Amino acid sequence: MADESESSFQFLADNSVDIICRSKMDRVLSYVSPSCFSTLGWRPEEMTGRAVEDFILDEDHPILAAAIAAQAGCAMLRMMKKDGSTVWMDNRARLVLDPVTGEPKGWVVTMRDITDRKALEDRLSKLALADGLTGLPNRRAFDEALEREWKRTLREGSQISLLLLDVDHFKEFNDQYGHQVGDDCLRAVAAAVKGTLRASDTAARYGGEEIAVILPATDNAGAVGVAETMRSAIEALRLPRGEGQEGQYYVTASIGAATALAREGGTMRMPESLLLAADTAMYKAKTCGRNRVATALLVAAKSG
Ligand code: GH3
Ligand code: MG
Ligand code: MG
Repeated sequence: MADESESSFQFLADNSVDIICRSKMDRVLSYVSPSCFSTLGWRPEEMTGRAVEDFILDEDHPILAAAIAAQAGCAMLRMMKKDGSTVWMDNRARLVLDPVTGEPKGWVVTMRDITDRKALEDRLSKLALADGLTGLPNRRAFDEALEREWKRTLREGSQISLLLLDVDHFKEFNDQYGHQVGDDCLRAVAAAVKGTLRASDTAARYGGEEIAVILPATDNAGAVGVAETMRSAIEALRLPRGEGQEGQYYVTASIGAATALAREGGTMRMPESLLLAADTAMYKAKTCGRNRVATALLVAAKSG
């Protein structure tokens, strides 16, 4: 009977698309099925006699250790191909018990290539955080980024600036040219904004025709500088907005630039206070004539 099940195992393993391995408790591979060659580029005889860890990316060793400690049957980790590249694998393990003593005596593991599934998951999670029209991070991604940068600012006792940009008279633009051209205009504005950013800055589509920009470790003068560059980049697009008394009008934007300084004794604790200050400043830019930058300063409560 034992021989029969052994030969069935061997038949299934030898013909499986998944890689099937066996080891004793030391995780040194005693059997690896032939499909390891098509998936990893290693021949079975190159893998047997070596510990399974030898084929797992160093960074992912803790995942394996945690799965073993938790006696979890599965772990997703990266394995090394013979050509040096890595491949995401879904590894499912089962303890084999000694039929007489009931003591664990080894492992049977199946390994499946999930690179395509991982790539799809990564793409989906990126899409979930991106705005479909402009390609900028969306409101959700913005909220997460602001929360993170705000906490860091309070912890480090540094400062952070936030820009809130709103396209001027955009309702008129839509009325005049239609929603489709309005969308094109928003894409062009977003691209112009993106073009003025530094690596550490995050611009996101905050709402309809509003873009918010997080400027970590930036003082108010720096923020005004960035905002002014953005404002003039949008004006320089020379997107016609319609004729008026003074001839052709072009698309412009008003920007509120708010800065929070984290200091002992400061009162502002929430990132929303920075948003509110930027919004108030933006409104000030609107009432002062639009196509301009206005600022606000606040003092946040340093943490710790
Ligand atoms: P203000 O200078 O005071 O900002 O005037 P405004 O007309 O821009 O302000 P308001 O908030 O009244 O109008 C915003 C307009 O933006 C209204 C809405 O139709 C338009 N809008 C919002 N989202 C989109 C979008 O995704 N595409 C297009 N084409 N238009 C949008
Ligand atoms: Mg608006
Ligand atoms: Mg507007």
